[in-house]
Amino acid sequence: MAEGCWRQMGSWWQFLLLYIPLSLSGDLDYLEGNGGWLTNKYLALMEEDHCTVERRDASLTYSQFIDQYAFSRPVVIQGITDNSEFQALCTRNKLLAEFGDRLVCLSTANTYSYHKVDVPFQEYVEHLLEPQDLASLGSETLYFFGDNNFTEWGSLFQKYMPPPFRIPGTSGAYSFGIAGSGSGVPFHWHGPGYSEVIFGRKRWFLYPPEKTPEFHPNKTTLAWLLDTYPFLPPEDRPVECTIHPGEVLYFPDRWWHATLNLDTSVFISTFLG
Ligand SMILES: O=C(O)CCC(=O)C(=O)O
Repeated sequence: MAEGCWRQMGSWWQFLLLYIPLSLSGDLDYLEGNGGWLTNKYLALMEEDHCTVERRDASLTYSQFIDQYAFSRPVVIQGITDNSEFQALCTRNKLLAEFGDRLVCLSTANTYSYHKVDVPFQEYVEHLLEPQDLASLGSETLYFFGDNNFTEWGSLFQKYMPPPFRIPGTSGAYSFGIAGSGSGVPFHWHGPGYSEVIFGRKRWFLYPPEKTPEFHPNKTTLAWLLDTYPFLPPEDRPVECTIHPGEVLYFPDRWWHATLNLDTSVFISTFLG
């Protein structure tokens, strides 16, 4: 069979997987333990078979971080900070009660984000925060991440404990977001930083600076996962890992990366610039 047919069959198979619910017992099953945010509904939103980013625990020292990772490769660090207090403020009910009337800035989820729109946080949570629509392009999908108003949301951010390891000569800037299952940001790169999920799980795909991934800048990460990822030869596979609450992922300078929220996720990045 020609490769094109396999590609088509693959797409259909993946498409079916996407729309098979994980359980037939209704949405309420998905709420428990995720701060009131919906968790994963579809079978295709899975963690990788094997995380290929090194995982280290809180015994990692600053000099090990600098020598082994800061300038060369990503790492997931477990338990380096305790953000349970911040997490308690990020439940759906708490955030709606405290910030429902504040504005959030949504950006299109394509590689070169162009379009931005401000909406009240309550409207975003109640009407726009949905699982990713497979048929939508990234350029048609609105994503809440960054462009935060640090005056209005300052009381929340001051409770966040960022990862303690800094790269000499840089300081940290936060980007906070909340997004539905299946959403994410397609491949792009910039300076180094950390990503942490407060609720939900986020699957990361990374390539070193010298290896430009195969992707379309206006397609969603979900479309890439279904249409491109399964057909990558082993040597072209990304480095990948899914992070959970209590873990932070560090990405070095200029590493390509794309993200996929497996559940509705509350997350924060600390950019080192
Ligand atoms: O958390 C996300 O979904 C996007 C993160 C990202 O792309 C970044 O931190 O640069």
